[in-house]
Amino acid sequence: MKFIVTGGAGFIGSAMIRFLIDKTDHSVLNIDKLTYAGNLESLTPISENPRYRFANADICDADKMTELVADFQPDKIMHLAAESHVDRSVDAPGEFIQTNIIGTFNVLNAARSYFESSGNKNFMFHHISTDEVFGSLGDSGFFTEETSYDPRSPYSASKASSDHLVRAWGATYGLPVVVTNCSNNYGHYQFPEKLIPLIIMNAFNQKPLPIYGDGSNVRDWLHVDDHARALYLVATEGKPGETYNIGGKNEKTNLEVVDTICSLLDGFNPPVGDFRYKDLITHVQDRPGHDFRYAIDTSKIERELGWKPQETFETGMAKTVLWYLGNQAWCDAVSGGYSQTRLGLKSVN
Ligand code: NAD
Ligand code: TDX
Repeated sequence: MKFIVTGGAGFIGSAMIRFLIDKTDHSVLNIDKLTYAGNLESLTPISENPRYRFANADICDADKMTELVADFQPDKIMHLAAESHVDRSVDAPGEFIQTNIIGTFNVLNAARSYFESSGNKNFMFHHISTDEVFGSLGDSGFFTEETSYDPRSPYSASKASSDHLVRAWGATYGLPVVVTNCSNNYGHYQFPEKLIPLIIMNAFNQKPLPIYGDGSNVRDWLHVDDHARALYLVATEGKPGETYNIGGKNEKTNLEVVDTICSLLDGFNPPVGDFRYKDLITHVQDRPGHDFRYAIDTSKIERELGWKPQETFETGMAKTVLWYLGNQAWCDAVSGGYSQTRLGLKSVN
C-alpha cells in the first residue's frame, strides 16, 4: 500500500516512517515543512530506501496538498503534522491555529477530492491526536472514547478543533476517517524541549532540572515505538468513523519521572564525589493552566485490535536515557535555534 505521513520528520512521525519502512513492504511519502521540530536526521536510518520519498511542503498550502495527494494516490493518510508543544502555544498561539486547524482542513480537503475522484476502497484518513483534548483529571478516573472534550491550552484547543473537523468530514462527506487520542510519548529522537529529553540533557550537562510547580502533575507515558505499532494497527484495521484511545498505563508524577532519569544516570554515567543528579532538581514557576492529570482507558484498542504496549516504563526509560547519552550529536544538530530557556510564561508576565 501507499502511505502519506504528514509531519514525518518529527518525533512520532519519524518513528512511524521507520516502522513502515523497516517492518512492512509499504511505500511512504513524507510531507513535512521542517519547522524547528522537524529534522531529516531522524530518518537517516531509512532515507535511502527506494520505498521512501520526501516532500518539503507546508500543510497550510492548500493547492500543494491537493497536488501531492492527487499525484501520490495514497491508500492511507496518517496526519501527524502539527505544532505540538504546549508551552510554545502559550507564547504564540497563532501558529497552532494555522497549522493544527487550517492545515488539517487543507489536508482533509485534499483527501476528499482524491477519495471522490479515485474511489479507492482501501482509503483511510487517520488523524493522530492527543488525550489533552479531554482536559484535566483529578486524582481518579480515566479518559475513554466517550469522555467529553474540555481542552484548556491553546495547543489542546487547536487539536480538539482539528478532531472535530476530521469527524465532520467523515459524517458530512463520507470520507473514511479514524481518530486516535494518545497520551504522552517518550523515546529516541524527541526534540529536547519536552520534559524527558530536556531533563536527560540538562542532567548530563549538570544544569538545573526545572520542575513546574510542586511536580505532582501526572502524565501517562507511552514509548513512541509502541505508539507507532498502535497507529499502524488503527490505520490498517481500524473501523471508519471510530475513535481509539492509546496510552501506556504508566501514570507517573513529573517528580517520579525526573527521579527515574536521575537514578538511571547515576548508573550509566556515575557522578564524581558527593554529587548526585537529583541535586540539580529546581522547582520553577508553574505552567499557566497546567493540566493536573491525564490517564487513559485503553480497553477498546486492546479488545478490538489486540494492541498492547511492549515496553514497560522501566525498559523504555533505560533505552531512552542510553540513546540520548549516545546521540549528543543529534541533539546538538537539532537544537540549533533552541536556547533551552523557559518557554510558556508570556501570559503571566
Ligand atoms: P513534533 O513537534 O515532534 O513534530 C511535528 C512535525 O510536524 C515536525 O516534523 C514539523 O516540521 C511538522 N510540521 C509542523 N508544522 C507543519 C506544517 N505547517 N506543514 C508541514 N509540516 C509541519 O510532534 P510529535 O510529538 O511528533 O507529534 C506528532 C503528532 O502527534 C501531533 O499531531 C501531536 O499533536 C500528536 N501527539 C503527540 C504526542 C506527544 O507526546 N508528543 C502525544 C499525542 C499526540
Ligand atoms: O521543563 C519542564 N518541566 C516540567 O515540569 C517541562 C518541559 C515540562 N514540565 C512538566 C509539564 C507537564 O506536566 O512535565 C509534564 C510534561 O510536559 P511536556 O513534555 O511539555 O508534555 P505535555 O505538556 O504533557 O504534552 C505532551 O503530551 C501530549 C506533548 O508535548 C503533546 O504534544 C502531547 O499531545
